[in-house]
Amino acid sequence: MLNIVHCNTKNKSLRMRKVPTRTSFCRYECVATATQSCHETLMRLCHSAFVIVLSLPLSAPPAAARECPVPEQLDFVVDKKIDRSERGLTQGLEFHDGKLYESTGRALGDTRINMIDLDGTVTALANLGDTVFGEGLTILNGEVFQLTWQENIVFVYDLEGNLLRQMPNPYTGWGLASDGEHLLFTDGEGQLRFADPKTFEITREIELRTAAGVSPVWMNELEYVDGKLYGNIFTSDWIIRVDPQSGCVEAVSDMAHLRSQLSAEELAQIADSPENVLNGIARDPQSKKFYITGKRWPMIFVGDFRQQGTASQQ
Ligand SMILES: [Ca+2]
Repeated sequence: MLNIVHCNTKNKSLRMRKVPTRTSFCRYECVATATQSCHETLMRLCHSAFVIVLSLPLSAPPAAARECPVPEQLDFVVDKKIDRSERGLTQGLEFHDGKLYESTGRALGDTRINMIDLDGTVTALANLGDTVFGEGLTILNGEVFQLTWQENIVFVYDLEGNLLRQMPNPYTGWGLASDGEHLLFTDGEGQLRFADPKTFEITREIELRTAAGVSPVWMNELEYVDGKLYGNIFTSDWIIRVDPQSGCVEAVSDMAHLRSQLSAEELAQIADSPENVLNGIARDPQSKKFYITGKRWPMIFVGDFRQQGTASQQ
């Protein structure tokens, strides 16, 4: 049986504790305060365990998981990178009408709605300061939706950042996306939920799962593209692609290579806090380019996902 660490770094909970759990594959959680070395240990365990999950032999998967395919391996090919005029703790990222919209969390900054021009200029459209912890963001029908982490509030803005209304969310807020009709969101556990954009009433819930028969947890910033859902796995360098109808993980991409394309100065900026993990996926529906970043990363990468081994043929 797999043992995977549940490491909640958002509230700096770093001491491991065994947790009996059936639906997630985490056997520990981090509680209270502890040391940096503990945090780093958990990060390594989380990452290595996730890799193990994705590469498990499939000779005898649980019956309930037989429908899921072996995940396809994707490469991310970088075209260019955009240097930001100001960093932000990216919790949500979406492309709309030639610009990026970003939700930021209050750790090491404010909870904001930022607009980012493609030359990297960051403009704050709304700033809630430290009153709440901003999380996932998506745009639907001309409205900007922003989750909060533990405050159980969904803020709804117009495209200029004016607050229009609020909705209650009974769950912890992590990633948020839209399929053009519903809001899709995660809470860090192994479920994907669909909500009504007018009321946030939960209309559907599906268990995420892999070919190995486990539920991937910590699916964080999300992006809905052509009927599929991309998501960062929190604290790792992995992005996964899920079929939101079946819940199956269909593809994975190791984004660790992005760090090799950074200058020493950029790496130093990312390394100044363990919070600065990969987190941010947006896609321009016109150019079909993806925009990838992380928390307080000074840049946004622009490029494409391609089936592994085919990049040089494109
Ligand atoms: Ca997104």
